[in-house]
Amino acid sequence: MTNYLNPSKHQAQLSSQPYQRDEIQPGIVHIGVGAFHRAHQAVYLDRLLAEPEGKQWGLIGVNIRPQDSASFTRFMQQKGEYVLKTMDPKGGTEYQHIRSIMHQIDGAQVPQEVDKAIADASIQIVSSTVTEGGYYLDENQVLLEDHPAIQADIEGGRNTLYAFLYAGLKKRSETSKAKITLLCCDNLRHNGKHLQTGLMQFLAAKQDQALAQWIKDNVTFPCAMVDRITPKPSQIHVKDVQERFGMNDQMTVMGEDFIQWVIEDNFAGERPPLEKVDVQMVDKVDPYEEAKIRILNAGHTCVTYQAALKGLTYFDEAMRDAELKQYFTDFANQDAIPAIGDSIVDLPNYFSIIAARFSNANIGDTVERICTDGYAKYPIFVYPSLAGIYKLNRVPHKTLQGIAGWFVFFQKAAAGQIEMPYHEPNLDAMKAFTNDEAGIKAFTHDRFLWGNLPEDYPNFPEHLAQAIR
Ligand code: CS2
Repeated sequence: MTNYLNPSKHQAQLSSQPYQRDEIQPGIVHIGVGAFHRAHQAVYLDRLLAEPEGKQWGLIGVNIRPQDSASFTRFMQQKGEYVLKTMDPKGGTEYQHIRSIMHQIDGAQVPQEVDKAIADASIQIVSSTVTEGGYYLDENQVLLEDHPAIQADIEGGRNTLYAFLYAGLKKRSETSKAKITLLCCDNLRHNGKHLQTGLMQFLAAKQDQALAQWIKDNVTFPCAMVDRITPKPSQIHVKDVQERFGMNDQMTVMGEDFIQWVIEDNFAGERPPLEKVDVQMVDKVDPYEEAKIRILNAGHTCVTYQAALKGLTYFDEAMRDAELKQYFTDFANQDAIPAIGDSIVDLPNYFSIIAARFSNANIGDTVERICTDGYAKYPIFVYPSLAGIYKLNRVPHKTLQGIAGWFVFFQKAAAGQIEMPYHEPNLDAMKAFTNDEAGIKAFTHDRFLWGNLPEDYPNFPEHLAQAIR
């Protein structure tokens, strides 16, 4: 990709880790090379590859979605290299040339190449970022076997992550037989368990007992917490990189300067010495995961619809709106933090760091991005604070306000009164939530969203209805 028009003028501003690609080997296959992976895990590995003990931890990036083949082809033409631009709240901007995705395979076109890579004994880890929907589990962790993609894969198709893991691990179990770690890097609670549950049900549906047993004996599924706010890639940054460095990079990603990765230290084969590059290796990820999900993600979710109702475009604008800033502080201090209770994470300090990150005006993170997919987010991110405060015999006023904001928002969106598009894959499930008393009742009693809360705390539906009215 190194296509500098005027290197002497610009090169100094573009940093790259001091290693040569011909001195590194691949040790990890990563499935799902989206913007988040490129702005997060690939960056840690890029740093590790520069360490003397890090040379065998290069990445093989794999695409499995036919609809992404065109952009992946472009990525392959760039040999998996790209620029990461990070922007801090004070306006400091850094540009890093990331080269850790040393090989690329378009599994949507050549799936057998992925199998070969996964079977190779020098590969110690298969990691994944395929978004929550990519695991095809319902709220009770049951595999959606009736889903057309899963059905097709049970019959030998190649649509989902499971089909690729199945074929690759089968080959490995029959050839090198080497132990391996499956490392889920999606933003899900207990993400390792999530992947394990889905994969084992997929194997049961395939009726492959032998492989299921091999996996039980030879594969681990550590949980991990991943964090970096990564707005949707934008042509603005592609152009900026092009003009600044004369580089024709179509895969530029941009994120905040903050980055965190906490991994459960439970690896089946060799594990990369990621602690050398500031990854936190821990016995249990739960406290980090809960803090992140309940303060950062739930904070985003509870604030964003209220921000949309105020007509704001960028999330940092919400943090400059006195009411919303106060709201976020109260939500964290009155509901989210007390509901977590004791934690090894310093929660008040963690909250201040998040408040500063949310105020970052330089990344241009949009209210529209954070509003996406509300129906899936509320039960995961927000429900624990709601239930937790009721359990403490208090009324979670701020959480109720954050839920009510969503209800009002989607009514207005449905009535065409909101300019911003609402990306909600679960609109079908929300059909009963009409803008009247019957709709409010359906909403406040929805089992997917609120579980047994309406029965356990009979005042909850009325509290929520009041917050909406
Ligand atoms: C956001 C996340 O959309 C959302 O729900 O809260 O995408 C958030 O930006 C990331 O989890 C940060 O790591």
